[in-house]
Order: sequence, then structure tokens, then C-alpha cells
Amino acid sequence: MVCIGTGETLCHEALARFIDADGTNLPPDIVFEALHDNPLLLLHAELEMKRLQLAEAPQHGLLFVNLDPDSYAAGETGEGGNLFLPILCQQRSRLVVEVIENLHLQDVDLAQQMMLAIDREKIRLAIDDLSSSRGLISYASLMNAAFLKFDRAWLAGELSAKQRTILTWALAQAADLGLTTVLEGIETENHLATAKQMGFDLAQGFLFKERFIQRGCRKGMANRKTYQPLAQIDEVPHE
Ligand SMILES: [Ca+2]
Repeated sequence: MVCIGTGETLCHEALARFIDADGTNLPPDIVFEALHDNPLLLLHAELEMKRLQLAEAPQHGLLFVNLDPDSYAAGETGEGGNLFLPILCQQRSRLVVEVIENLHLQDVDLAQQMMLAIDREKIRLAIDDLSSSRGLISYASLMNAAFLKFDRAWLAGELSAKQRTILTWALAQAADLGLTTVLEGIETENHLATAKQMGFDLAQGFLFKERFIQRGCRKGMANRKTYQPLAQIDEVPHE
């Protein structure tokens, strides 16, 4: 994530990519869909992903990681603890946990419980994937968040008058609440100019990939056969 005002790279988002035994890329959404049918496997895959993401990420700046409320719920222990918290707390000072807002009331409750627990541990939170045409955002979720991440949908063509109004509201609200705003999906200089004109704080996307690689930020990744060297910085709506 790059500061629109200064051009400085301030933060990174860790994403997950999967390859099969033959080295073929597997679409992450299909892998996650399959994992969701097996809660125990989802839990262990997610725990391992968080461990890897924290271990392999560039050492400078804030590190954003995605956390699925379903996985988090599966990680609850009998004593009111959670298996994810000790992992996340290791890098508390640089970590931002991204939470996807949900349409289902049950999921909203799960997400809310997870956010409260992470907030109690003094780990920063970001609300992920705020879209121009789908999804909801609850005021409750904004209470604990430090970042508000806007989906690439805001860059998809001309906005209607109402969409522009909603964007103006959302950005003003974020500013009033002291939230840092991020626009995702920045692939061209035009996108970056649009993000700047709309008034976002940070921009994230493929446009910054080359810069990322040139800076040699891929600590240890190139030597690991099990990982795709470019995988971590691809853009997807969420993990
Ligand atoms: Ca995300």
C-alpha cells in the first residue's frame, strides 16, 4: 500500500496462493470454498497460512493479514481463548487484521465477536472490500477499525450520481472517525490519479508490484520451492 500523497510504500497485504503437487496454480476462491466444507481443515490451513505470512513478510511497515470469521470461530478453545490470538499477538505492533463485512446476520455476529477479541489484544483492524454495488457495512464494525479498505469496484467505469454521493459520505465519515482509507485494485497511473482525486489516503494494487520486487522485499521467498515467488502480492477481493 502506497501513500498517495508522498508515493511512499507504507504497508503490505499478505495474501494466500495455492499450488498442487505438480506445481499448477489453484484458484484461491475454489480452495477456500472447499476448505469451508471442512471446518477442521480450514482451521489448520488458516493457522498455517497466518504463521507463514507473518514469517515471510517484508520486515518494514504495517502488515495486513486477512482473517475469516469462520476460521476464527473454529479456533476457539474451551477456556475462552483462541488459537489465532497467540500467533497474531507475536507481531501486534505491526499487524492489521482485515475483516470482511458480511450480509448474513449470523456472520455479522461472528465477525463482531472476532473484532472485539482482536481489539482487546490491541491489534489494529481494517474493514475490507467496501464496494460500490454490493455488501453492507455496519456502524458497529467502524467503532473498532483503524482502516477502511474500498473495493476495486469504485474504479470500474463512471460512477452514478448516487454512487458518487455514497463515496463522498463514506470518505467523509472515515475522516471524521479518524480511519485511514485505502483504494484497492490500482493497476494503472490513471487509477492512481482517480484515487488521488477521490481523496483516498492509500492506494494498493498491481501498479506497485514492480516497485515491490525491485526493492527486494521478497525475504526468503525465492528459495522456497513450495511457494510461488510472485504469489503473495496478487490482487483478489479477499483471501
Ligand atoms: Ca483483503
